[in-house]
Amino acid sequence: ATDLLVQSIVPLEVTQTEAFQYIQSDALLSASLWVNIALAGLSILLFVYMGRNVEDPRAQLIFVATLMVPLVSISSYTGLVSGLTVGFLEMPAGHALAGVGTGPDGTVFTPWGRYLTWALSTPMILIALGLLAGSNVTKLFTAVAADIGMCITGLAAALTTSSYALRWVWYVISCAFFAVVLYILLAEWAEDAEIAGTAEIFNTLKILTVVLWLGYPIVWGLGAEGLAVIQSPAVTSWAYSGFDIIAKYLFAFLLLRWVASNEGTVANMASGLGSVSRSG
Ligand code: RET
Repeated sequence: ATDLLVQSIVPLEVTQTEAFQYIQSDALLSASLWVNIALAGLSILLFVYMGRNVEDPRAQLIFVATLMVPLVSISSYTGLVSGLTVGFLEMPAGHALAGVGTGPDGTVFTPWGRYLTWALSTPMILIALGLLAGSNVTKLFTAVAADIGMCITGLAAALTTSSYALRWVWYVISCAFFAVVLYILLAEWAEDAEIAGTAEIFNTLKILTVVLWLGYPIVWGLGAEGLAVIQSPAVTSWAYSGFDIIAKYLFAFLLLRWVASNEGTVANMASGLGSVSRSG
């Protein structure tokens, strides 16, 4: 009887070791994380090598911002794979997996570290894109602030367990922030890039970014934490990991390859930020 009482009043606690074992026992899930650790590591080495001769300060700034993307990523995935930044949440009534998730006691596997670290990696992507487009400070600030808002409210959506409706309220708020980011990318920076003379590469990266980033809210909505059309944590995780491979490493590679071979254009472009001064 005491056991039953304790079970009903003490929230479910899953230890880090249990979380680690849950991930390791699902080969598909664990592969979706390890693949990104390996690719992020290789990307870091490659990008440092590619940037070894870059001297213009603005080109260097684009390199540093872009290099942060795989650095944040390797940290993020290490947190996930170790069980440090994942949880098992009891879904509220109304959720398709309430009480019947694949985690202990019917909970749903929640890799919250993913959403948290997006708040660090995605601003780096936007800073690199904004610099490439010749953005002014106002647009850069707006894009980055809205982007952080999107990630943190997305985290709130994933972590809300009191009400099914409120999970979706957070989701809608996150989408509103996302709309601001999309507007700046598609309208403001696209126009700035024309003036800066970087429109060609900017447009390629803009399309890649917009198409892939749209995939994240779709996967969230359909995945185990949303409508649960996709119930498997491993399949959901692979969807994000696959998007990450293109949106981070391929994106960064295309951007840095262009910057390294067009340093003169970057050095002399018309930028709303003015010149990034050279000293010493
Ligand atoms: C969430 C759910 C709530 C609604 C929206 C989302 C958007 C997420 C995006 C993530 C992009 C992540 C990237 C990571 C690479 O490091 C939080 C899924 C709009 C756009 C590019």
